[in-house]
Amino acid sequence: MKIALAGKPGCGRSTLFKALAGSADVDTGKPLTVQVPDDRLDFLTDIHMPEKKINATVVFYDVPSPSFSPGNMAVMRNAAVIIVVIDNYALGDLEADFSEVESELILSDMTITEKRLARMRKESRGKSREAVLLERILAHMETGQPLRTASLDSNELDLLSPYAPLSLKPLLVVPNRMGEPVTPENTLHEGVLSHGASLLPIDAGLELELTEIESDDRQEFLESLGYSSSGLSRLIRESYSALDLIVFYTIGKDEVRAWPLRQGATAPEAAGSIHSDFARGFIRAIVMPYELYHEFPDRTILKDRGELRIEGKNYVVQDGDIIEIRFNV
Ligand SMILES: Nc1nc2c(ncn2[C@@H]2O[C@H](COP(=O)(O)OP(=O)(O)OP(=O)(O)O)[C@@H](O)[C@H]2O)c(=O)[nH]1
Ligand SMILES: [Mg+2]
Repeated sequence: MKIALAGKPGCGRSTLFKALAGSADVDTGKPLTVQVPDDRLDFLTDIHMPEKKINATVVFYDVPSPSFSPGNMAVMRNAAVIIVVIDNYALGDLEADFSEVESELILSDMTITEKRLARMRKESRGKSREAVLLERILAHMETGQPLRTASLDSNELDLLSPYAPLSLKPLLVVPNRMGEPVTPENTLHEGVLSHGASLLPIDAGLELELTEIESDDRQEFLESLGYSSSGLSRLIRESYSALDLIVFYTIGKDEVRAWPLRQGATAPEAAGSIHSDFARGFIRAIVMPYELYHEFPDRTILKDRGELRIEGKNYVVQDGDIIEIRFNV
């Protein structure tokens, strides 16, 4: 899952990228794989003491300056989520900065939509379902709104997916505080929410410094500054949740693992993400909801209580399900 870090020159993108990497020496030109913090996985690991614990991961890209040049926009088009860092150093006009960034995304989508429409008209396909949709979204974007707020149904989303519209992707706005604890974020907040985006202020410089402190001392240091937790793990969690994925778990002696899965996916699809044979020869899934397992972390007890669920191929996997696959190939 790719996440693009974009923003105006000098906004602190690379500082944030280095903080995510936990090292100031990381090559910001390369993709960075980061583990998604997961309390449920930590609990399962404590119970089972496996040889390996495998978190879900996300991959960050530092989109170089200027982020909004056509070439660099391509990196964003390939990403599932866009994070825009806003330079809050001078406590400047956050709202204006946000609008500027948002306009870049919308304009880029408008250009693509107009080109495509012109072509369809020339080929006398101007009345097709796709053309009608393109006209509708164009009118929406002309009001200055991103496609995030266009309320598109799943058929319409399918029609648009070949274009990978930038203003449709989940957007996380990160004002980089740069050591300024008090910022006028309220006005920004309204603007960001009305555009269907979310807001997460972070102090990139502080986060980078924190990675140099022993993890045992980190919490104390944070509290001495009046913060309750590192913004970095919140940032990773938020970007992951913007992906609209659920997580299911497998547990065993060798490994305890978190598996990302599309919302609404069925048990055989979950099985297939583990191994294609599991999907092909899928017979059934044995399912323990996490909450129940958290209360009674013992398969035998759950079995005796009649709480081991046996699910077939139409079962829609739920977030937190602990799953064993029975298959035959
Ligand atoms: N004190 C402080 N300085 C910061 C912070 N974030 C960034 N800086 C400084 O601001 C400058 C630009 O930061 P970068 O992270 O390189 O910004 P960038 O967005 O990657 O910039 P370009 O890639 O050059 O467009 C650097 O000198 C950083 O040290 C911060 O949170 N606190
Ligand atoms: Mg940079």
